[in-house]
Amino acid sequence: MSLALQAALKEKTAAVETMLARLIPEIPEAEGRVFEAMRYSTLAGGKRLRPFLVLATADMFNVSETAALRTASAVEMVHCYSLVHDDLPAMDDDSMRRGKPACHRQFDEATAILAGDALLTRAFEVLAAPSTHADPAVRCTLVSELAKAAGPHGMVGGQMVDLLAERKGRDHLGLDVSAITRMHQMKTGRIIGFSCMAGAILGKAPPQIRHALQAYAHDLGLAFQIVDDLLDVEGDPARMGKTQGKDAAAGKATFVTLLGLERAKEQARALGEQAISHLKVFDEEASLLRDVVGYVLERQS
Ligand code: GRG
Repeated sequence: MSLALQAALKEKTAAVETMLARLIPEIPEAEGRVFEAMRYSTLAGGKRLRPFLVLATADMFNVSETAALRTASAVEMVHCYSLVHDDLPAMDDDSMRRGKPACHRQFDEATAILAGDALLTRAFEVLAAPSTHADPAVRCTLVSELAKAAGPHGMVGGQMVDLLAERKGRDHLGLDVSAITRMHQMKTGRIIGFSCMAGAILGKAPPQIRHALQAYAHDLGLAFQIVDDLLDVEGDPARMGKTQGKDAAAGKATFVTLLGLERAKEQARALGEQAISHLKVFDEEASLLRDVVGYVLERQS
């Protein structure tokens, strides 16, 4: 990882964690337990890739620090909600997340469901507040784009396809490469896409700039997912902080089962190069985004 990226990741992660802690306070009232579970699931650990992408692109368009941090926190809240719900027994049934007991293990299932619901709704409350941006049209675009990325055409839809594929996988009727690409584009790609676009929305960047970022995010998101599948097979369990080998055990089709290890690695590298090529409309201001590609390809967790 480049030194510039290392320093920026450290600084931006700390800033977003401070903002998240402010946006999700500890409260003494009876409902304080749901705030506690929200804080538990958002404040410790995680690579903070999505908020980093929001902050790095916001820097390219001279967006105010408060606007960028609030938007980055909203995206991380949606991401953390998805992890909390994904770990539930009715979904992926995982007991560990980010090296700690999953939310429903630390608290209980009902609290984890509520904490996920509350993270999702709080994210939109944060985006809709005037302190996120003075222009209501910008706030409305943020809300609408994040809703589309997280909802049934995006992450939730992708999760549905994934769950159905898992059932079919048991009967050896899993997805092929194009269906799995579409599923991941919905399940993880759309939120990564929003993260790369949010800074441009906040900074009112012109459409061709947004398109370049969208194309970059598309390839980055897919490379991220292929690496995720590779880590599920080859990763170091001590560094992963979650259960490994579940996809294989469930008989699920992954990029690795469909392409094999070597072709999956090649594909991730090619997507990384393609992602960088979409940034040619930018100069130095996109250097962190270029560095992120290497980080995503080389990540160990
Ligand atoms: C429950 C609606 C709903 C959706 C769940 C995103 C998701 C959909 C499930 C997560 C399960 C999973 C392992 C997906 C594969 C890629 C992915 C999103 C990994 C987790 O993201 P990272 O690696 O996690 O960025 P950290 O902890 O670093 O933030």
